[in-house]
Amino acid sequence: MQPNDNVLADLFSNDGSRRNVSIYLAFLVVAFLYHASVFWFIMGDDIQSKYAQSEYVIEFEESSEIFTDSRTIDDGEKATIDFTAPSNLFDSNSGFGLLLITITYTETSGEFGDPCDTISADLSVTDVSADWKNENNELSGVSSDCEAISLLLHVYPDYDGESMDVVGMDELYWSDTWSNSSYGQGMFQLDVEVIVNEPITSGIPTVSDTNEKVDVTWEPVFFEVSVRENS
Ligand SMILES: [Ca+2]
Ligand SMILES: [Ca+2]
Repeated sequence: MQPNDNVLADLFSNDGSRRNVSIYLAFLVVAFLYHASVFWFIMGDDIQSKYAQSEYVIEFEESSEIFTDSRTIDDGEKATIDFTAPSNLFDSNSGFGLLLITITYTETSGEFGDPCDTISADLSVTDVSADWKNENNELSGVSSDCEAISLLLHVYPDYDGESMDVVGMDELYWSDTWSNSSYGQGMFQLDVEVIVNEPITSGIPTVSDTNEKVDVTWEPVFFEVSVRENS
C-alpha cells in the first residue's frame, strides 16, 4: 500500500498525526456544542417568539343614521312598514352591526279622557342575512300606555360594539372577518297592529276613537373596524 492511498491510514500512521486528529475532533465537538447552546439558549427566545401566536385588539367605531316613517292604522288593522338600509352606508363602512327600531305614539283622537291604544310591533324574520337567532335580540314588543317600544336586531353575527382581544392569525385576517357587506342587505319588515282603547264616553255618538298614528324610527348602526397588534 502506498502512503498516499489512504489518507486516514496516513493520519494515524504516527503519534503526531493521531494527536492532531484528536485535537481536530475535540475542536469539532466544542464547536458543535457552542452552536447548539447558541441555538437553544440565545436564539431560542427569538425562534419561540417567531412561532408564538400574536394577540390583536379589534375595535369598532360606530356611526348611525335615523330614518323615520309614520302610519295611521285603523282599529284591529295591521300595517307592514318596510326599511332598506341605503347602499352608501355599506360602501362607507366595514359592516352593518345593529338595527335599532323605536315605535312611538300618543293618543291623537283629541277626545277627553281617551286612554292610550294598544300597539304591538313585530320585526318579521325575513331572508335578510342577519343574526336572527341572537339571544339578545328584541324582535317584538307591546305597549298600552303610550310608552315607546324599542326593538333590537343583531345584524352582523356576534357584533355587540365592544372591542375584543383575539389570538393568532394576522391583522388582515381579523380585518377581513369584520368586513362583510352581505349582512343586513335587503328589506326589513315591521308589522304594527293597533287595538284601539276607547274613551269611557264613547257611548256618545260623536265621541269615538277609531285609529292611531304610529311613528317608527329605524336606526341602522354601522361600524368601521380597526385591528392592531397587542404588544
Ligand atoms: Ca284610545
Ligand atoms: Ca287612538
